[in-house]
Formats: sequence, structure tokens, C-alpha cells
Amino acid sequence: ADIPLPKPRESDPETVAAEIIERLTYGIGKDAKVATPHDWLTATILVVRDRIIDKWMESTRASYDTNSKRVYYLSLEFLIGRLMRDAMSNLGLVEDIREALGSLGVDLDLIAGLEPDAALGNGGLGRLAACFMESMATVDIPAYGYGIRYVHGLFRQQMADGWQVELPETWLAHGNPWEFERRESSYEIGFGGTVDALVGVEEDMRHVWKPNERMIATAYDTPIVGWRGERVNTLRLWSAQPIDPILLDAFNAGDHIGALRESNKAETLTRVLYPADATPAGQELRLRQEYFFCSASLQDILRRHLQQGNELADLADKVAIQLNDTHPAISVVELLRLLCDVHGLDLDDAWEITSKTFSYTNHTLLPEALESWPVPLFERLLPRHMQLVYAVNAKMLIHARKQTDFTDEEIRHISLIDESGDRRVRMGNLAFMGSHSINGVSALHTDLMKQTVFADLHKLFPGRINNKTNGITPRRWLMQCNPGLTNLLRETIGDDFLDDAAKLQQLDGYAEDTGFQQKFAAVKRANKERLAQLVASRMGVRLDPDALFDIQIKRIHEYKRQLLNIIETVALYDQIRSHPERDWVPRVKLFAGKAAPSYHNAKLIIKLANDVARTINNDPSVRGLLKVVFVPNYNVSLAEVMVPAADLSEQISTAGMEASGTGNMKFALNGALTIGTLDGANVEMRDHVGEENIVIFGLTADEVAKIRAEGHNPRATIEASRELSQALSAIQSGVFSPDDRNRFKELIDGIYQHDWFMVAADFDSYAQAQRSVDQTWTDKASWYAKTIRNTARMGWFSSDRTIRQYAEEIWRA
Ligand code: DL6
Repeated sequence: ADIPLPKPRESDPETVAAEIIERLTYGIGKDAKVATPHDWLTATILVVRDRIIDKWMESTRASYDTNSKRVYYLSLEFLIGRLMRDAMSNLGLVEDIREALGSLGVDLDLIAGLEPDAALGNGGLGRLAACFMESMATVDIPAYGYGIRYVHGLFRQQMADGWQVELPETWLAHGNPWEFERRESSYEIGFGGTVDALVGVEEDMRHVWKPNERMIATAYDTPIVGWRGERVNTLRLWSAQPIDPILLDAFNAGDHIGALRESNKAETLTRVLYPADATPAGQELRLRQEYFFCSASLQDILRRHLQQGNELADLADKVAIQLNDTHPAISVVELLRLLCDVHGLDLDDAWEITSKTFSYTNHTLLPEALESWPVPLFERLLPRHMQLVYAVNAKMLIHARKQTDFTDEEIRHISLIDESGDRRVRMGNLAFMGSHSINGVSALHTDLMKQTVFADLHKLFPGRINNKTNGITPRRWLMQCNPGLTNLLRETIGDDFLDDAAKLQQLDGYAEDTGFQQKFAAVKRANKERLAQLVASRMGVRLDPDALFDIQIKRIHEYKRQLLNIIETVALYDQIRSHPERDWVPRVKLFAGKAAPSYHNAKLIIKLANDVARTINNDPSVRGLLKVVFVPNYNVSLAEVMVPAADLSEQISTAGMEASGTGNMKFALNGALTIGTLDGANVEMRDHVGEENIVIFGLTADEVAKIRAEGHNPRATIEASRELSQALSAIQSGVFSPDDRNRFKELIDGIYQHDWFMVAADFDSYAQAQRSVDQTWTDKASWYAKTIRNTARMGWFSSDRTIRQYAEEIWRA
């Protein structure tokens, strides 16, 4: 029988208020009189969630009914942040809920601020996955995100005397009202053991993997609602559970700890995001995590496919699986295994289905970030997969050998086994071979992929590499984080841009309009006041909202060159002190970002930023002209306050090293001017906003490659620049670290000795660009004309556009 769906709920404030009380009473068991703010938050989320579920069921039923092609986004990271405001805003409920809560004496903003920031990711790649989930729902693509339900997401960063200290993050401490545990969607996952080949005729030989370790993957589903609530998709995160929660025999024999061994082992697997992989144990855990979530996801995908009455031969017509970087690359051989060993297909057929089903996105050219696993580890943990890696490799290398123009060296690069040192399995090559599409995330990055990391595979499979420039969801990164600007835009150009970010272009006509400029400036100032309040309350530092807010927020990495920014800050500090008579533009330099716990230089850079901040902020001679702040514990929620408050956005990576960047897009959309190199998506941003509306400096990617190949003499460059040499020697000699004069010596020595990241090479050009920013700032009409044009012309960088391109050109969904 056609069982009806529940009737959609009304959303007027009175109904909502009554439901919140009902949830508080019957869902949480609390009397409103004693309810804590967390109880109110949970009750409110449950009321919002009910409205999402109505749509969720509709969306799921529709996909089943039409048996339409589904997209599966496999990612080890989803940096989703808080979900309540996103959901309320996409459903158009914010004001009704504010009023409903107000009638109950509860402040919406206060409880919204208590929602934990789900940090199931490290940075750009994870945040992109979150934007994509929202955009896939918005542009009406039936899609599932698959990942891991880490108990502890990215660490909480605390500062101890300017040093980064990592503390565990506990986003699940108060439970998670967004998720649904799906015990019925559980799969067995194996590790280790042996492989038996069942005797038969050669082609019919079936392999049976007998793992010696097993655990269960259980699904937790979170609904992801698209703009205007039209579609709700599912983010399915896997949690590991033991098959036997307790070994009773052992327990009864008095071995109380040993009895829980299995349980601990399983729970360790999904406990922490990105286990430090400097040790062999850390590496093994990481590979186990990857295999665990891929195997569970693929078993789930095949079950759904077959349950709908589809054939395995039709898999690629009904299923598109996107591999988010190499982390899920093991999926290629896991799908082969399932098709051959469980469903009885022969290897050639299975390979054809596999490579038509998968596509792979590369997010970095950094060699250290392209994963590879030691062969002995891979073979011990996944013996059947190792056989399949060799089988695929043989196929590919024979194919390459047949192309007469392949040299031995090219064949060595193509091989799935890196034999240049200890033998390792190359996951990038596996993802490439097992996919029909391999995409980069900006035009420049895609070109460089073809020329560098995948040059030989590109030669073997021309046409597979394509570009999909990243994007950001304008819902979170404009409408929610910047309601002031959103309202001003609606007043000025109407509501069309809410549904189609390209319509922001209509704002272009207002760029020179003085009245509009004043309103735009007032919104920016209010956002700066909000950030100043946050900084004052968290750090006790007062910021002047009339100063130029110059912001660099992102992971701390040498290639992202926070160091260049700090050195230029030191040079500016020297200049202001030497020439107090000049008309200096008051600046606040803001930094935020986390360093990988084992990344020594990145942690030193954080310490340097803090040491420089302490010295400058305590020096009366630059008071009112220069302030430096490192805001601790950067996360999505902090970005939502910092991005709308920026006047200047720092996107200054060494050209050729940042795959795309997405922070660059968020700032420009919110009316900041970008100072940046021709790197990643900055290049396309320049094309869209116009070169007069962005401040570009420094070496190009080609120039960096040339200099690196030919060798450069950083010492000579430094000596030729008085400002740079003075700033470097101040840092190196301990001016900012009187308690440990040698603290930064090695860091600065690196610039003198090799300057791999071109800090010295780009310094003068950067400093000049900063002074040109000062000049524009003093002409406010010109400043706002440029920043308004940035907002107007950033519509193309909506992740809706990116997702449409994936859907049309890769997924055909
Ligand atoms: O594609 C999303 C994002 C890019 O915008 C950044 O440029 C890039 O650095 C980042 N990559 C990562 C880590 N990559 N790996 N592996 O986050 O991806």
C-alpha cells in the first residue's frame, strides 16, 4: 500500500513555540523552568529537524521511484561546522524561530552559539566537501556523502605563551540531535588474514579472503538540506563497533581489560580525525580508517543498487562515485574485490564497471600529501587488495608497454608500486587508473597536474584530466555569515541573487554610487565591530574598527606564507617607527589557523606571530597605527565572523603550490580586497573581478619553477633589500624573543639558505603591493568601488556552479 507521508508542519511562531515546549518536555524530559540553554538548543534543533525530515523522506522516495542516478561523495573529511543556522536559513525559518524562542524568553543567537562546531576535517578539502553537500541538495542532485563519524574532530587549539597546544575536541559531549543511528545499515569489515583460491577452471577461479580480524561499521545519518528546502540529502558517517562487545570468557576468567580488547580496537578506529602518521602505528590506523569507511560505503552502495532491481552491469549508469583526494582510493580495489569475489564477475568486466563508476579529485601537488603505503603494511592488512593492485598494475603496464613511445622511466612513474626506495603502493596512481575522470580544482592546478604529478598517466590516458574550479556555498558564506550585507543586497538588487549567485552582477552598477558605498561601508563597519568585540572578549585586545583589517586565516603552512606576512609586518613596524612623520594607514593584522601537531616550522610560525604581536602591541610608538592579533582556535564558526569583517584578504601562497583556495572566494564575496599571488583560483578571481580590483604581486608559477630549477641566491636578494634584511635580522637575533634569542634562527636561516617558498624572492613585490593597498585605502570612494565590484563579480565562484559542472561533465547525473 502507498503509505502516506506525515502532514508537513506549520511554521508560524506560535506552532513552533508549542513544539519546542513539547520537545523539551517529552523529548528531553525537562521542565521549561529548569531547562539549560543546551536543552533549549536541543529542543529547537529537534523542531527544525522535524521539518527537514518531511522533505528528506520526500527526496528519498522520489529517488527510489525514479531510480535516478545517485552521486556518492566519498571523503575522509567533512568540515561541516554548525548546522542549525544553515538548516533554519535554508528552510526560511530563522525569523519564526527567533520569535518563537523570544516568546519563551530564550535568545536564538545565544543558543545558536552553543552548538558545537563539527570539525570533521582539517581545512580546505573538508570544507569543500561540506559546501558540496549543501550545493548538491540545492541543485537537486540525489547524493550521499560518506565519511567517518570521528568521536574527536580536529583538535582544539589553545595558546600557552604563544605556543600552540592541542587539546581534544568533544563535539559529541552533549549528544548530537542531528544524527540518526541506523543499526540496520551495518556491515562487516575485515582486516588481515589469508586469501584462498578456490580450485576450478582458471577463469572461474574465485578468491576467498579470510580476514583474521573483523568489526562492524554502523551508519549514522545526518540530513543536509538545500536552499529553500527543496531537497534533503544524506551525510552517512560510519562508526566502528566490535562484533563481540565483551569477551565474556576472558572477563569471567578475571582478564577484565583483555575482555574489552576487541571493543577498544574497534572504537579506536573511528575515535580521532587524522591520527598522527609519523609512527608506523599511526600509519596503520590511517590506512585502516580509509579501508573501513570505503568498504562500508561500497557495500552500502551495492546493496542499494541491487535492492532497486538494478544489474551490476548497469552500475555506472546508476551510480557515480567521487573520490575526494586519494584518501578513499582504496575503494578502487575494494569495488573490484566485491564485484569479483562476492558477485562473481571476471576481472576485466569488473575493471570496466569500476573505472566507469569512479572519478577522482586531486587537491594538492605537494608530494608529501600524495599518499602511498608501504607494501608490507598494505599486504598484511589487505592481502586480497594487494593481489588486485598487482593485477591492475600488470594490466596497465602491459597497456603502456604497447604504446611504443613510453620510456622505462615513464613506465616506472606509472606503476602502482613505487620502487625508488622501500616499495610503496601509490594511491594517486591507483585513483587515476580506476577513474574515468580526474579533476583538478582550479585552472592553474589542473594544468600543473598535467605537467607534473600525473604527466605520464596523462600521456597514457589523454583526456581524462579535466578542471572543476572550486566554489563556496553563498548560503553559509554570504547569507548566514553576513546578514547585514545580504539585506543591503536584497534592498538594492532584489532577491534574484538568493537563487542564482550570478545575479550579484547587478550590483556592478552601484559600485560608484556614493549613497550605496556609504551603506556598504556601514555594513562592513558593523561586521568589524562584531569581530572587535569577539577579540576583546576572548583575548582582551582592543581593536579600532576604523583601522584597515588585514586578515590571513587558513591552515598554517610554509607554502601559504604566513611567514612572509609576519616579516612584512615587522618591516612595516620598523618603517612606522623610523618615519613617524608619515601618514600611515592604521592597520590591524589578524591571523588565525592551526598547525599540524608534528609540523615543527608551522608551530614556530604561530609562536613568531604571537611574539611579534606582543612586542608591537606593547610599543607606544606605533599605538593606533599597527596592531597584530593571532586569534586562537580557528574553525568554521570563527571564520564566519572574521570573513565578513575583512578589508584585506591575504592569499599569498608561493605560486604553483595552492591548489585552489576557497577562503580567497569567501573574502572577496564579502567585499574584501584581495592581495595575492597568481596562484590557485586567485588567477580566475582576477579574471572575474578585473585586474584593477585585485592586488597581484610576486613570481608566477612558471617563474618559481624556473628559479627552483636554476637555483637562486636568496642571500643576494636579501642583501639587496634593506627593509627585508633589517626585518630578518631583527627576528633572527631575538628582538621578538628576548627569552630565547635563538628561537627563530633556524626558521630565518632557511630563507637565507634555500628560500624554497620564495619568501625573500617575493618580499619587495609584496611590500610594494601593501603600500599600494594603503594608497587605495586613503581614497575611500575608490576602495569601496573596488570592493563592491568584488562582491558583484564573485557569483561564478558559487559551489552551485561547480556542482553543476561535476554533474554535467563527470557524473552525468
Ligand atoms: O580543493 C579544496 C582545497 C583547496 O582549495 C586548497 O588549495 C588545497 O590546499 C586543499 N587541500 C587540502 C589537503 N589536500 N590533500 N590531500 O586540504 O583543498
